[in-house]
Amino acid sequence: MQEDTQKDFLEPAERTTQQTRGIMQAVRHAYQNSPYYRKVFDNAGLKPDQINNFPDFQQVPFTRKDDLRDAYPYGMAAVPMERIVRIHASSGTTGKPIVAGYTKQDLDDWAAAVARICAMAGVKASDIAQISFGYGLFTGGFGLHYGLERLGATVVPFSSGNTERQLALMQDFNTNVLVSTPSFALYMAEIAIELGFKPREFGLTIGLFGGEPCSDAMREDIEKFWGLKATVNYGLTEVVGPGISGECEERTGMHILEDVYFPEIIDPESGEVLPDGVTGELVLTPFHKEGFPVLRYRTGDITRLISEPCPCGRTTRRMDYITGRSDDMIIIKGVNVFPSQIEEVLAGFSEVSPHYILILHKQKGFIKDLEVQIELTPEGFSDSFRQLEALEGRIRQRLRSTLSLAPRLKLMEPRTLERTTGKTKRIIVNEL
Ligand code: DLL
Repeated sequence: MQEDTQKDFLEPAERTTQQTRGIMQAVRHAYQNSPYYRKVFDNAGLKPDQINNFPDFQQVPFTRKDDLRDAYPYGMAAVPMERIVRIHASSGTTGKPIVAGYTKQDLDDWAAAVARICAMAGVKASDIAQISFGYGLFTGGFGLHYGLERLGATVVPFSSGNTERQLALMQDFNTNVLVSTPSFALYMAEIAIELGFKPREFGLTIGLFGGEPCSDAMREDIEKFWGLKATVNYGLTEVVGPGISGECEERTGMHILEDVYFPEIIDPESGEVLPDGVTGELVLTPFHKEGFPVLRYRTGDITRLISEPCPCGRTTRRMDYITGRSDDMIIIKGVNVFPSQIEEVLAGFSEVSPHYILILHKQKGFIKDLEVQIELTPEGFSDSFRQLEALEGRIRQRLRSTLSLAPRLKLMEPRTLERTTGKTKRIIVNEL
């Protein structure tokens, strides 16, 4: 573990050398062993020995989600299937799932990466961690499981669902680390309170949250309810699962394991590589992935790279919190907005809970109308129609002035929007 940790503290020149070696290794492996990438390189008239530095690497075509979909199920394999020992898949919202296959070495590397992310967040071997991510094709459960075991923590592999039992065991087992989506952490707190418990008395100290965005408002609520320190971490199935980046205890963005992945930020329209600090789409290349390698994978996630020093002393660049997905951008009557921008406006109202849903009413592919369902907090709710109308008017006005957006608003009573034990679905499309 110690040797691993040193990798987060490399000097910039050492980092560049290591990453250059990493991309060359990834390119060679993909070219030599993946029929898919052999074709990509041949079509682009590229040979691996033409790629010797970061600018050269920009000639490698991007890999997109659709490329992986088209390769369903095993078209991305770069080793014989007898060497693949595990399959995960992400369902996404439409189309065929995306499949990832892991060799024994890949699983070992993955566990090591997740262990580092957990250690960065402050988890120790003496901790007891309840994993409330689903175990199955989703990478969250198994990913965190093996990473935490590698770290030496005690793992309680609960999986998702069955909230009341989760709460009971959490108390019985003296669990102090909760591993889940932020929305499930919030939901569990709501249920605990409903059952008459005081969540702060459970003794949770650290939250390892990921798999979906965690707004500041959500984080505040989770910390307030549970009395824990909430950290977030990021990953995606196509690249490995969790174990790509995560917060240190300073919580100034998510440190990327830069000895394992090469991050780039691009303009999602033009594909141009953008400098650190500028917001765009995250592109990732894992260096050592044997089974199903990917080169320059367009994650669709919108963020920026932060290279300013972190007080923790790690020299790895951080990713800022994801503000949206390039495919989630809503274009309505000429206005472009990300759901996170709407969320930010809503977070400015103490009467509003972190639960909201966007309903896109579409006609012939265009958004005709946007409806925002906003759940109120018990304190924010009122029996007085006039009060609710006034609140609605203030929210509408704020949305209009900050985002030039005039959606239809629907204020909902407390606890009426659906809760989930996994990732929250914020956008619903309604074809008119
Ligand atoms: O969600 C892997 C994961 C599991 C990461 C557990 C962290 C913890 P997928 O199901 O393939 O994999 O979904 C990946 O989820 O492209 C992002 O859009 C979103 N996502 C994941 N982590 C975060 C995060 C896992 N911390 C997709 N903040 C990604 C915002 C996140 N979005």
